[in-house]
Amino acid sequence: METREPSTETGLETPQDAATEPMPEVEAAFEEIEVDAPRVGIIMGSKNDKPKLQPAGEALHEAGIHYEVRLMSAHRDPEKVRDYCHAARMRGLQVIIAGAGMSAALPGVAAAHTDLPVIGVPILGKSLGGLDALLSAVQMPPGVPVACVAVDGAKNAGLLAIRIINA
Ligand code: RP5
Repeated sequence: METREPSTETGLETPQDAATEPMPEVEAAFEEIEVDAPRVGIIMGSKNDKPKLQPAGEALHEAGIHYEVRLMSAHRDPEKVRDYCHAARMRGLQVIIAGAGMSAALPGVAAAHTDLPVIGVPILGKSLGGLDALLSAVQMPPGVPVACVAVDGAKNAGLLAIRIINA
């Protein structure tokens, strides 16, 4: 029968003791991960959308809320959008801000793949005054909700995300 020597490092006699031993360094490391983990994901359909989404990031930064920015298009990278949104809650995200121009559908597609709140930012394109993007976000059919801010209204998307997180 196997006998277990007390560990010279910890002085513990059994694995059970080791499991309940306080590990302040490990706990501190986990707290750090928790604090630094992004709570908002800002996604956009094109790199050309980035300047339009910038005010959302600025609002979050001012509120001290960590966020990440990812480029993914509902029609060019549908699998990437699906995988990102499926993993979002597990990764600690609490809100997704999705910006897209034309009728690119990124906010609605994101909302279809997560139960986190999704805030759509319709981006002004070259035609229709942004109405195409506005309708693709705001006119989502019942069952898959997308909150929608004004055309090019990324600042309010950031502020709304803060309110959702603090609710
Ligand atoms: C959408 O199509 C993007 O969100 C962008 O606003 C629009 C046009 O895309 P680009 O031609 O600028 O890449 O997917």
